Amino acid sequence: SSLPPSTPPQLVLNLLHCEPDEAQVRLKVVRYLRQEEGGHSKQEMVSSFRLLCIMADQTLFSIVDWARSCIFFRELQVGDQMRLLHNCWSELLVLDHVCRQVQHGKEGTLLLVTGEEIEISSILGKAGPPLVSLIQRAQELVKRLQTLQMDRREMACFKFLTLFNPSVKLLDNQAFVESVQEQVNGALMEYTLYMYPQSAERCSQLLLHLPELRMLSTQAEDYLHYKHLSGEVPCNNLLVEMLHAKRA
Ligand code: DR9
Repeated sequence: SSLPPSTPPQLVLNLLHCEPDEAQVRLKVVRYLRQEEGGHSKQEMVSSFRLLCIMADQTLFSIVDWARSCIFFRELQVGDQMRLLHNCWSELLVLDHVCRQVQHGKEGTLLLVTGEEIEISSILGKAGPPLVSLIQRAQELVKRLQTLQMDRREMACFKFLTLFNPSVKLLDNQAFVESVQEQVNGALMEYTLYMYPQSAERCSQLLLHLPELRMLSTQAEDYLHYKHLSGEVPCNNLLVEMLHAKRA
C-alpha cells in the first residue's frame, strides 16, 4: 500500500557512525598480545588457549569502550550502563565474532580480531565437544546471515538491539531503554524497506536470528565457566568478572 522510503533513516546512519574502526581495534589487541607474550612468531601469535582468552578479553574491553561512547548509551547513568552490559556482554562478543565471519566470507576458516585466520578443520581436531558444538552452531548462524547478505548497517542495528534489552530488570530508566529498542527496531524496518524494497520480509527474517545469538552466548558462557572452574582461564580476566557479576 505504501511506497518504500526514499531516504535511509538517519538513525541507522548514526548507529553505523558509532562503529569502531576494525583496523584500530586489531592494532590495539595485537599490540597488547605482543606485550603479553613477546617473542611469538607472526603465524602462531594466538595459538594457546591462554592467549585466545586474553584476545577475547581485549575484544570485550573494546566493546565496552564502544558502548560507552555510543549515542543513547552515554546518556544513561553508570548503574544502568553496568546493568545493560552485564546482561549482554557475551551476546555482544558472539555477535562481534559472527559479524566478522559474515564479512570474512570464507567457509573453511575463522577470522580472529587479530587478523589471524584459523582453519576450522584444525579446531575440530583439537577442541572438545562443547567447543566444537559452539563453533559449528556459530558457523550455521554465519551461513544464514551470509545468505541474507546482512549488511554493516543492519549489523550496527543488531548491536543496539542487543545492548538495549528492555527485559533487563531493575533499571532506573526502563522507559528510555524501551524507547531506544523501539526506535532502533523501527529504523531497521525502515532501512530494510528502503534498501531492499523487493523483500518485504527481510527485517523479520533478520530479527528471527536474535534468539539464536542469545542461545549461543549462553552456551559460550557455560563453556567459559567450565574452563574457569578447571583453572584454565588467566586471572584478572574481564570475561570471568562479567561471568560472575551476572551469576551473583
Ligand atoms: C563468552 C562469549 C565468548 C565469545 C567469544 C568469541 C570470540 C572467540 C573467537 C574465536 C574462538 C576461536 C577458537 C579457536 C581455537 C583454536 C585452537 C583450538 O581449537 O584449541 C583448542 C582449545 C582447547 O579446546 P577445549 O577447550 O575444547 O578443550 C579440549 C580438551 O582439553 C580436550 O578435549 O580451545 C581454545 O583454545 C579455545 C579458546 C577460546 C578462547 C575464547 C574464550 C571465550 C569463550 C568462549 C568461546 C567460544 C567460541 C564461540 C564462538 C561463537
